[in-house]
Amino acid sequence: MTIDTHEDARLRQLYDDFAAAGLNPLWTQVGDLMPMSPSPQAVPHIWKWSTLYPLAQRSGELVPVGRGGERRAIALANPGLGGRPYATPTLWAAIQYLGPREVAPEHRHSQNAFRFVVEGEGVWTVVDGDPVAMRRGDFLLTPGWNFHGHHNVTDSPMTWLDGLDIPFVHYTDAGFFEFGPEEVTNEATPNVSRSERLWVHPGLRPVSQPGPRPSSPIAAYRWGHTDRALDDQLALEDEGHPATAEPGHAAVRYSNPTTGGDVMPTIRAEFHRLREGAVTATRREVGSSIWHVFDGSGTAVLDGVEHVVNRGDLIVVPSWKPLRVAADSRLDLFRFSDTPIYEQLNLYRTEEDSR
Ligand code: GTQ
Ligand code: FE2
Repeated sequence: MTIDTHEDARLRQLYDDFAAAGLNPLWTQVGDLMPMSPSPQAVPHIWKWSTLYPLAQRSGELVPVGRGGERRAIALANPGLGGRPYATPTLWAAIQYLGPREVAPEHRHSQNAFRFVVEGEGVWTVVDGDPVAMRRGDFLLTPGWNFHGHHNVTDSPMTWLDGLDIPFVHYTDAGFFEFGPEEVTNEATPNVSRSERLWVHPGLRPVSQPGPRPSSPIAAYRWGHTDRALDDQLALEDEGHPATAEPGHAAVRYSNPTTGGDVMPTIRAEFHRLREGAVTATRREVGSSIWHVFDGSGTAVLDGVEHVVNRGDLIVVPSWKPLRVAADSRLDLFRFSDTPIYEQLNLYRTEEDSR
């Protein structure tokens, strides 16, 4: 007994000395450090457009953009991530609201970014001096270190979804930032950017631009192309040809024409169209994703909980949480994820349950 007490005292002293020496033994925390399967701190969550949009409008009235204010982006803050402006541990998702005649000044950063246009048209974004028009349904890229700024040259506000790898770049201490020139690069708003004139001709690659690039050189993926690709998949299915991802579910992935892979090194982006009544398999995967209801309504069964989703809503799916989607009407969904990070590091896994 006296020996035990003596041992206990020595053990306590050992832990005190560990702490004083900046050490922490594995055996006191192995469950949390090495779980049997991912147990994310981020929680499954849905943001309703009916809540988001009025708040964005109010910030449009009250909060100016411009130097200091920079861009009026309102980030989804996952309730499991301690109030940080992170939708997931790797991904930033925000709605950005640009009022009539407003300009968000030019800058660049090492974080990769995209915009997916939700409402309106008439803003153009400048990507390294190339003005790119923005319209509902367009998917636009500003890969890391490209200068970019936004200009609303109309009398109506515009809203889009921003996706960036801000949390990932923050954790990995890889962030750099620079302000751009104060003056506006170009006042003209061409319908088609120089990037699209060079790169967006089906199956045709400019011979002047050889070699793979880490990010897609396409500044804008236009809604018309996405919409037709999805319609064609469903029409082919009707004609008895294999074309869809699963029955009644057409899907396309935005790709980098210089590699055939994802648009940016850290972000995958896709567009999904479900016929009325179609239901997806229940799927889970390593890494996190965010779904945006572009149009229509349906039901999302997220980690076993059923949610009705409508136009504009955002669904955040943490790592390894199962999701199943059912379409109550034709359902159009934009989706982005951090999958390329996991694939490149050989950490990716997925699991599917068709019923
Ligand atoms: O529009 O440049 O949502 O730099 C976050 C950071 C948007 C942007 C965001 C940004 C931007
Ligand atoms: Fe930016």
